[in-house]
This record gives sequence, C-alpha cells and structure tokens, in this order.
Amino acid sequence: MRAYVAVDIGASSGRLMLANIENQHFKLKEVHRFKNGFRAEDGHDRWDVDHLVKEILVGLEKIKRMHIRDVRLGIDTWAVDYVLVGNNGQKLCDPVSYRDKRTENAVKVLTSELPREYIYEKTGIQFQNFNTLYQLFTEDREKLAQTDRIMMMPDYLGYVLTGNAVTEVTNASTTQMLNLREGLFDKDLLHKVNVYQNQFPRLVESGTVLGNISHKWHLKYDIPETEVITVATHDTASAVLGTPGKGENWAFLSSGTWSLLGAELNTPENGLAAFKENYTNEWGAYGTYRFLKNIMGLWMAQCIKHEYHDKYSFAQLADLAVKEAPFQQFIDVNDDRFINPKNMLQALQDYCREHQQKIPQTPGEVMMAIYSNLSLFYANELQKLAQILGHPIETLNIVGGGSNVALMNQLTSTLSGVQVIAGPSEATAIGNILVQMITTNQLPNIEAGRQLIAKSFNLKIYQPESNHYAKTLKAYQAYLAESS
Ligand code: LFR
Repeated sequence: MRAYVAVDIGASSGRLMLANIENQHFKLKEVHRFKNGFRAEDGHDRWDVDHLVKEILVGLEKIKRMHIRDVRLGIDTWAVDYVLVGNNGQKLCDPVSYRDKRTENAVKVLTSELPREYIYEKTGIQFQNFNTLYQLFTEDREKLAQTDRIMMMPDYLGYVLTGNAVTEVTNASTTQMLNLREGLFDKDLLHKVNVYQNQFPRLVESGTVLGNISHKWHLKYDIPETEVITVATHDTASAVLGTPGKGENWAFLSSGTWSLLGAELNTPENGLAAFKENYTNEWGAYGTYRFLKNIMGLWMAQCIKHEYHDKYSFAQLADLAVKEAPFQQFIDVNDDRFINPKNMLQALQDYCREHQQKIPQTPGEVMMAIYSNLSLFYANELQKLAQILGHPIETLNIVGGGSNVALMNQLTSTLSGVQVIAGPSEATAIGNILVQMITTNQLPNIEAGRQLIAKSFNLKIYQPESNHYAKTLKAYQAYLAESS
C-alpha cells in the first residue's frame, strides 16, 4: 500500500498525518504525536532537533506496522529558525529558538545602521526581532566562521533524513533576506550579518522531490521506503494552501500558536501603507504571496494552560470563558512582553494593572480576556487589510486549532461584520499533502485541492450577529491609538 504523510511540527507539538483520497474525499488520520518545546541550554532557549528526527522515524515505524510499504513524505515547521552545520556535515549546536532573548533589541540596532525603508523595499518582510536576519546579526561570530551551511529548520530535517540539502522558498522568505525583485538572497543584507550566499543550499520552489530516506536510517529503524518531497515547508504557507478560500475577496486566519491574518496575493504589496502597518509578503507556493500580519495568537492561552498545570483542557477553558462577559478590558496582544514572559498570567495581569484595565482573575475571566482581545485584534486588522488592498473582505476563512473555538469565531464575525468560515483545523497538514499530490500528479492544481477540501470537511459558517459591538471596536481602536 502507498500513502502520503505530512510531518507537521509546531512550537509545542509535532505529528505525522496519513492522507489519501478515497471516494473523491480527502481522508486524514493522525498516526503519531509528540511533544516539542525549547529548553534552556548554554544560556539560550534551544530546540532539541535530534528528538524531532527520532520522532519522525518512530512515526514511520508505526506506519510500516500498518502495512504501508511505500510512503511520500513532506515536512513543515515554524519559520525563521535555522541550524548551523559544520564542514563534517553535522550541526554545530542545537538551534536557538526565535523566542530567545538574544534578539530583543536587534531590529532597533540593525535598522539604525540600515534604514527600515531600504530593507522593506528589498524584502517586503515585516520587522520582527526574531527574523533570521536579526538572529544572524546576534549570532556567535566564531560559530558563523565554522559554518559550512545554514539550513532552515524543515530543510535541516529533510537533510538529516535524506542527505540532500536545499533551501525552500516559502520558509526562506521569512528570513527577511530574500530580494523580492531578484528572487534570490540579497547580497547587501547577507553582508550586513556576515554570511555568504554559498552558505545556503540552493533555493528551490515548493513541490520538488528531495530524495529517499537514507539507507542508514533503515538499518536503525524498521521504516517503509520513503520519498521526501520538499513541500511548502513553512507551516503557515501549508496552512494557507490548505484553506478552502473561494472567489476573490477572502482573507485567511491561520490560528494556532500564532494567529496569521492576511490574504493570498499574486503580486507582493510592499508599498507605504503595508510598510507602515508592518504587513509582510512571505513567499507562497506556485508564485503566490502571503500578505499577512503576525498576531500573538493562542500562544498566550497555551502558556496559561501550562501555568494552570494542565488542569484544564482547551475545551474546558473555552467552556469557562463562555460563562464570562466579553470585553471587560482592552489588551494589546501584540505587546512585546507577551513574546516569552517568565509567567504569562502575571504578564497579562501586569499589563492590565499598568493600563488601568480590569484585571482578570479566574481561569474563565483570563481566557475570556484573551479570546475577546484576539477577536478585537482580528477585526481591527481586517479593516486595515481591506484598506491596504483597496477592496472589501467578504469572507474570513479561519483554519488551524483555533478554528475550533466557536466563541472567537462568532465574536470575530460580529465585530468585523464579515462572514467567518471555520475549518478545517488540520489545514497545515492538508496543505502539506496537497503539494505532494500535485507534485505526483494526483491533483492538477491548488484550486482543485481547495475544492476537494471544501467538500471533504465539515466547515462551520458564522454570520455577524448584530452590530451591537460596533462601538466596542471603535473604543478598542481609540485605546490602541492612545496607548501606542
Ligand atoms: C507559525 C509561524 C509563523 C511565524 C512564527 C515563527 O507557526 O511559522 O508563521 O512567524 O511561527 O516562526
């Protein structure tokens, strides 16, 4: 038997999803799930990449036990992080997480030397302290000098499995080092952070065959014959591909650890309005661009769940939130303090205290504060997005784990006056598989893939309830303007 497998690794967990088309419907099944997270080591927050490789192989063993002998596999992960590989082909150290404090002021410092406008005009990428550009800027110079190759996280995993190294564009664009016009790494920006073009393996588009899993892994693990396909390796790129958007005027919200809200474009939008609002133009598969804004997202809820010692599930937390009144306080969820605080609950309460906002106390109040303020942020961004693009947004497709939170879907629809279509929650794995299917001629193109998703999954539609929150959104916008 043959099968497609998506390896989808996020900041808090990874999994292997098995997929196929049966009776003209897309079928998806989780076969293996494992934990991920960074830990403090040598003064930095680092990812354990050997653990990730091992879990992929353990997942493949499970697949073989299901009598599947022939596998196509694609890997996607979060963006911006990289592994430094030495002359002997081995990593020099475990990669540092983008949430590490080392880049705290890096945008400020670098852009005092190279103007923001100059960087944005070249790359069209948003300014975030954690972009690869700033991570490399603060990188240990000695280590950089020993580096033969710099590999983005999913490319590195593919390299360890197959021995073949590439740099895939959807993820590489998040470095803020690709030149939009030239379609290559930008020499000036590379120079600024002391790296060279030839330290990056060759750039490839999504949907290229990488190669078979090396023989050495077959000696250690009982795994099926596996061909690795370089998919849209940035998880958000895969999520957007797996979004069943229809027509012209849809926007997406990929709702997971991060909330990524934006639109798919055929040409980048790196004009003044986009620059001022810090929108990004990440490269997509098949010549598209993900024009979007990063929003703090469910990371806040994930941290807090953890701080409650995982006493409540996400579903239980959502049930507690529903019992509370929304909009009891305004919080700018994109405040930098929420990136990686020692304690999220404390950070949230401190924010409210400092800004004379009502302090949420109980788990229900805390969750409602997060959900309400994420929804407000989404609604505000939808207005900006429509303004920058110069056309109304008719539908917001919400995908990812957050699309299961009915409360937020409804609040967002009502606040923004836009219809919300929620689902599928597994859009990232689906997008990963769609690229594999297109590459192997199982599907003609992404439109056909999106139609297949729309009829295979149970999507939920939310309409704005009434406009009694119109004033709330205005008050929130006034609050943001005042407090920024
Ligand atoms: C989502 C995501 C975002 C990226 C952030 C950091 O998982 O990939 O798109 O901005 O993580 O890599």
